[in-house]
Amino acid sequence: MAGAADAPTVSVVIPCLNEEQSIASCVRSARGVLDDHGISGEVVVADNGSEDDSAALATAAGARVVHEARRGYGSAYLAGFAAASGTYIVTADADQTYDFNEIPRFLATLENGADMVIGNRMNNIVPGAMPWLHRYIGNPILSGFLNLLYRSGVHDAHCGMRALRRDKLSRLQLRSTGMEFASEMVVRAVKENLEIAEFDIEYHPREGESKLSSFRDGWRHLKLLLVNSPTALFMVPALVLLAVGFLGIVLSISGISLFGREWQIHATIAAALLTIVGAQIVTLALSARTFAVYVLNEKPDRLLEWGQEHVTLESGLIAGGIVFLIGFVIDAVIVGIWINRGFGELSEERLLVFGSVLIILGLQAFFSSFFLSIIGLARERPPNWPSDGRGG
Ligand SMILES: Nc1nc2c(ncn2[C@@H]2O[C@H](COP(=O)(O)OP(=O)(O)OP(=O)(O)O)[C@@H](O)[C@H]2O)c(=O)[nH]1
Ligand SMILES: [Mg+2]
Repeated sequence: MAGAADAPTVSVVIPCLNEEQSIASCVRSARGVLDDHGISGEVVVADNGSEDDSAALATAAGARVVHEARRGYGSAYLAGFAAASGTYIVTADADQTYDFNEIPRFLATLENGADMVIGNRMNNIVPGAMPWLHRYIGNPILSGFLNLLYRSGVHDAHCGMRALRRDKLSRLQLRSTGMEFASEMVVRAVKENLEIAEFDIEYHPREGESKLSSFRDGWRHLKLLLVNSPTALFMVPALVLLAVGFLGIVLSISGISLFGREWQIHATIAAALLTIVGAQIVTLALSARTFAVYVLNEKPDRLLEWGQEHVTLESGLIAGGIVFLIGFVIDAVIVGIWINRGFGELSEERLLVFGSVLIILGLQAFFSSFFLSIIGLARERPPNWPSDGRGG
């Protein structure tokens, strides 16, 4: 069992769904490499729904088969990792695309200080092993996007042959059930500042039918990358909207001309819309970051750390209240002018929109401050606090 004195050095974990053509030879070659190099180890096959003889063949070839009720590649890995007892975990597919002779190199890299090692197939793809859609579009774009958002330095973020120190698993907090599990491992490792290494490996044509669905699984990877990065998902579009909206309001209210024309009420309304939506998305970004830190136990980024130290509920309420009041006074003055004119002609549309935008922003800041405080209620208790069994 995990942590026992006779625990093996390495657990080779292989997810398997209907791979009866290749699972036995994969298990045998993993076992053979461990035995040839005198490495104490176990081979764990994670199966969650094979309808063929995969499980029986894996057992006969010397693997320990773990079954998981929930479907999916990620679910299979979660069950396989939970059952693994080695100091190190090495993963690879059950389809003979990876060379198990690489296991010692993965282990040596961990022993030299890496926390996680990921193979890079991109320079050594045997003809026929990877369709061009994955080789030239899917993998480079998704790995590139992952690096743009998370700067992992990993060139092949979907490579199935990897290794990691099992004692780092608790920090990774992996939860994905599908193929996006591969991206989640990298994203979480970056967020936890783990040492990630990579080296080139070969990728061979698979035996049996692929379980990968290019577009459905590609979208699952993309979704995972986005929802783990509130800055990219919310902040970037929000700041663009706010900047354009704010500029539009200033131009149309001040009467300054840009591009050779003055900007009138239509521009004010459009700018108001952009500003309000932008501010709303900023609120979502702050809520998402706060949720990630207080509920999902992620590390706060620098902006949030600064906020934790300098921004209180009270300061949010005061700032929101002041903005609301300014807007309210502007709109009240306009109503006053109207009353003064005996409820007659009035043409203060642009100022009215401006005042109303301030009222909306102020109220939003006021109530969002309360909302952020509510998420903050989830802050951690002492580790020895009695549990009510509900996971809180
Ligand atoms: N247990 C389990 N294993 C799965 C599931 N989906 C895929 N696998 C296994 O996970 C590994 C990766 O799936 P593949 O179909 O090889 O996907 P891929 O490697 O991205 O694509 P190919 O290049 O076509 O091999 C294989 O060993 C599959 O048998 C699943 O839902 N449950
Ligand atoms: Mg495969």
